[in-house]
Amino acid sequence: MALILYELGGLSGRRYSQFSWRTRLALAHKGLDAETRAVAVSDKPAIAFSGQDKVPILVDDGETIADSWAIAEYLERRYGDRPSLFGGPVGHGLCRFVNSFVDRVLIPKLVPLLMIDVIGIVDGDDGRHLRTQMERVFGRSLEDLAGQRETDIQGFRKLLDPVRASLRTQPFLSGAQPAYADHILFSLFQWARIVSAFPVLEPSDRLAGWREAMLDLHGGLARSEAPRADREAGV
Ligand SMILES: N[C@@H](CCC(=O)N[C@@H](CS)C(=O)NCC(=O)O)C(=O)O
Repeated sequence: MALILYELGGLSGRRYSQFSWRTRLALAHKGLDAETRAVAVSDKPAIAFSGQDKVPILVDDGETIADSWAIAEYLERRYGDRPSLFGGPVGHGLCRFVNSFVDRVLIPKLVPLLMIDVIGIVDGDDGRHLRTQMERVFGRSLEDLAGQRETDIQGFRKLLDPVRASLRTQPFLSGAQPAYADHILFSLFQWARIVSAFPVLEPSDRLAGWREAMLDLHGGLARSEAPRADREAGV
């Protein structure tokens, strides 16, 4: 078995791609090891072999799968004898909703607030690529998007109320144990933690406790990627 995961690499080897973190955690959940290869976000020739222009890309014994959701479905199918990512067909269906909710509701609310910070952890070519892309999508400069973030973050936090309500009676979004729905949501917090020192959650937030538990999974796999706050403090 030879698994290779292509993901984004920033300055000093930072692995900051949120979608790739979904795959990293899915692989760990399945107990699978993969060789990881970092690519620059502006280096499209490096991933042209996959027939599209985004990471994560998983190569499994010569088979190439792009898109974190497609990869999760592939892993569940191919490695069906290992711990389940979805917990069966019903969980699979519900997890698709979580994927869409995070991609379409949460990401567009948080990413614009922190994207200015990403520019500081990538090289010049990648910084220009990301700035152009984001400013085209949102029609405003990165500086403008981040200008009111101390107040704008409240809107993001409010969107998480249904998650807080779930975590009142169960430790993970998926229930008693974490599974792919948790990986999906956590990937956004992991991205935020790596790219920015801005406090996305209040320390007293129930979600902050869940985030700590997610950081601890699989021997602290996610925690092993240093947070921006620690790097800035020289820790
Ligand atoms: N729907 C895709 C989204 C993948 C995606 O947007 N990946 C980002 C990195 S986190 C990327 O490769 N962006 C390329 C670019 O911005 O040019 C998935 O779930 O994998």
